[in-house]
Amino acid sequence: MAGKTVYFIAMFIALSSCLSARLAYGQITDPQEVSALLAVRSKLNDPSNNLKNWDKKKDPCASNWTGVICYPDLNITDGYKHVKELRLLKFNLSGVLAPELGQLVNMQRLDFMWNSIGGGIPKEIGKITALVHLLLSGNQLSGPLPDELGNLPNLNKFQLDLNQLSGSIPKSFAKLPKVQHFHMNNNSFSGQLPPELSTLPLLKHFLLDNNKLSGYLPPEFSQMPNLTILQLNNNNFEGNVIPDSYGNMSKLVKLSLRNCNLQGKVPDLSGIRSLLFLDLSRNQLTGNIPVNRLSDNITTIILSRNQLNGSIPSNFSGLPRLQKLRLNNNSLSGSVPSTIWKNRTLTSDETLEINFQDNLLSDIAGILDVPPNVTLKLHGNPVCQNASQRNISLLCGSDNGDEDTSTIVNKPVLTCPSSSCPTYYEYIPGLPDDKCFCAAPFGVGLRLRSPSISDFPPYRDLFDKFITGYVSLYPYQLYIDSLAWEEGPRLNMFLKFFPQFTNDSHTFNNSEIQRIADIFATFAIPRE
Ligand SMILES: *[C@@H]1O[C@H](CO)[C@@H](O)[C@H](O)[C@H]1NC(C)=O
Ligand SMILES: *[C@@H]1O[C@H](CO)[C@@H](O)[C@H](O)[C@H]1NC(C)=O
Ligand SMILES: *[C@@H]1O[C@H](CO)[C@@H](O)[C@H](O)[C@H]1NC(C)=O
Ligand SMILES: *[C@@H]1O[C@H](CO)[C@@H](O)[C@H](O)[C@H]1NC(C)=O
Ligand SMILES: *[C@@H]1O[C@H](CO)[C@@H](O)[C@H](O)[C@H]1NC(C)=O
Ligand SMILES: *[C@@H]1O[C@H](CO)[C@@H](O)[C@H](O)[C@H]1NC(C)=O
Ligand SMILES: *[C@@H]1O[C@H](CO)[C@@H](O)[C@H](O)[C@H]1NC(C)=O
Ligand SMILES: *[C@@H]1O[C@H](CO)[C@@H](O)[C@H](O)[C@H]1NC(C)=O
Ligand SMILES: *[C@@H]1O[C@H](CO)[C@@H](O)[C@H](O)[C@H]1NC(C)=O
Ligand SMILES: *[C@@H]1O[C@H](CO)[C@@H](O)[C@H](O)[C@H]1NC(C)=O
Ligand SMILES: *[C@@H]1O[C@H](CO)[C@@H](O)[C@H](O)[C@H]1NC(C)=O
Ligand SMILES: CC(=O)N[C@H]1CO[C@H](CO)[C@@H](O)[C@@H]1O
Repeated sequence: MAGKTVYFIAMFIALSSCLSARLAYGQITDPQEVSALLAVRSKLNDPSNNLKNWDKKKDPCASNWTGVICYPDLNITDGYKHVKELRLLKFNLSGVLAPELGQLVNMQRLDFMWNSIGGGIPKEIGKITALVHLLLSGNQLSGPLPDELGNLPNLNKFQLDLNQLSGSIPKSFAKLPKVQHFHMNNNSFSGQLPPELSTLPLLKHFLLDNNKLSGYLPPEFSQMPNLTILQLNNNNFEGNVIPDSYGNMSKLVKLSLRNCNLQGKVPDLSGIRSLLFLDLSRNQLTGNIPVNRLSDNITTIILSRNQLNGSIPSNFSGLPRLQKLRLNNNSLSGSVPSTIWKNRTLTSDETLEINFQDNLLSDIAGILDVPPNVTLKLHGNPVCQNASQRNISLLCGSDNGDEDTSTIVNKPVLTCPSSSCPTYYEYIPGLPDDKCFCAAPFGVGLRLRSPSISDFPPYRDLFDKFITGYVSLYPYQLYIDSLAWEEGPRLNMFLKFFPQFTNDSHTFNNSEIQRIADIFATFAIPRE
């Protein structure tokens, strides 16, 4: 009996010492971070089993847990490895975010985008002082934003769009000295926008469209020196005005205040030389349209469905990049200035849409010859009764109005014989016509939340050069496989990258794929 006990004890000691030796040998991740990761895991449901290698018995940094990216070296201060990034996007995860996330204090990027995570945002995330990217877009998060998130001194990208978050935007967010991207559209945020946010020194993109904000638009926002996109459409600013000071936003590229219940006048925005996209439609704006000339590079002017009166400014003519001018459903009178399309030279891939429907326009200045790639809509104006104006009826048909529905942009025609490559291989579309070379592409989905154009083809070459420049590939290695405009407007694309054309390789090697994937996953691509 005694002998048996000794035997058991001896075996237990032997086993446990063996176990602890193994743990000590394999354990290189900070133990507190290991237990934090396990706590995070315990609050998640993982039906697709993406996290199956998050094994308690193995060290996260040493054994390469999926989505856990550690600093490469042991920390000289404490001798451990620390978690640098959680990259868990599109893993079909549900459940909630554990407060223990706050213990991953060295983490720079927290990415749970495009899952089905519910519950609230734990206030403990405010303790991750190293955090640069907080990316929670496309989940089912709800509840208010914790004030503590304003304590993140390094936060650059703050993305919470497409959730069900509610409550007001905390004033404490004015203390985020490095934030550049504030993407919070498509939630249920309410209340007044804090004027204090105007002190954010680096803010570039402010996207809070599709929320329930109310109150007034803070005039102080014009003091944000680096603001390029202000997008607040589909909120209810309760009959307040667009501050005149917004004409002072010297770097603004896009201003979208559609359907915001705004009153008063259209401010003079002619001083904003960078402006490309202006949408103030579906408000109750009154008075005349400012006569001064908008930015030379402007592509889109949408002032439809307001109560604007007076005449159409002649300064809408001669804008060399104009793609869309919509002034429909106002009370504009006088004549239609034909110089708007006469003075616009269109190249073969450019189009111009002019919608003046449902106004009080009485005639057309100049002769009426509308080139094929210009669409002019005049239905619902007195000018349509003017029989003496030749061919006017062609422009007066009643039609679809001004709803933008999803549109798919046509692809360039490919000349290689169809489907002659093995499965997973395709002809490299960007090669010259006589070269039909099969290669395995690598695909990347890209969603532009706030493009500043209305029509893509004229910008295709610029985009190709821009993207391939950043990914360090040749332009022929990129093919835009699909491109669709969606409500917003937002632009959804699927890009295919092809390996470099050499006669002996038809595939990327793994490190190339990893390199390209990293560039997209870490937003190393600026999106202006
Ligand atoms: C995601 O999870 C749900 C169950 O929560 C399952 O029905 C579905 O098939 C999963 N989707 C993928 C792509 O794994
Ligand atoms: C980590 O795991 C992933 C997939 O599970 C693999 O592609 C990668 O090569 C591994 N990295 C290391 C350093 O073992
Ligand atoms: C290294 O460890 C020290 C002490 O734990 C910590 O303050 C520091 O942030 C760590 N550095 C990195 C890069 O993890
Ligand atoms: C955002 O909200 C608007 C208005 O509710 C909706 O039309 C749009 O589809 C939403 N966007 C996405 C990507 O769900
Ligand atoms: C625009 O800025 C100028 C110079 O900073 C200032 O004098 C002017 O008052 C501002 N206008 C408005 C309407 O805020
Ligand atoms: C207009 O666009 C051109 C070419 O893209 C650029 O060089 C120029 O600086 C832009 N002008 C302004 C005022 O932004
Ligand atoms: C067009 O704009 C310029 C500069 O913004 C302004 O000086 C000019 O008076 C405007 N022309 C008309 C006809 O209003
Ligand atoms: C335009 O509407 C305003 C009121 O919003 C009115 O005071 C003004 O007289 C109108 N102007 C014209 C030309 O109809
Ligand atoms: C239109 O172009 C003509 C000649 O190119 C020029 O004389 C005229 O001033 C332009 N008009 C406007 C409004 O830009
Ligand atoms: C635009 O104006 C026409 C004519 O007044 C009206 O029938 C139509 O309903 C208006 N459309 C919208 C969306 O307000
Ligand atoms: C009109 O646009 C089409 C493509 O949308 C293009 O093929 C055609 O050359 C253009 N025509 C003119 C006259 O610019
Ligand atoms: C990141 C960035 O664009 N910073 C700029 C913000 O605005 C100031 C003042 O105009 C510039 O000096 C910064 O370079």
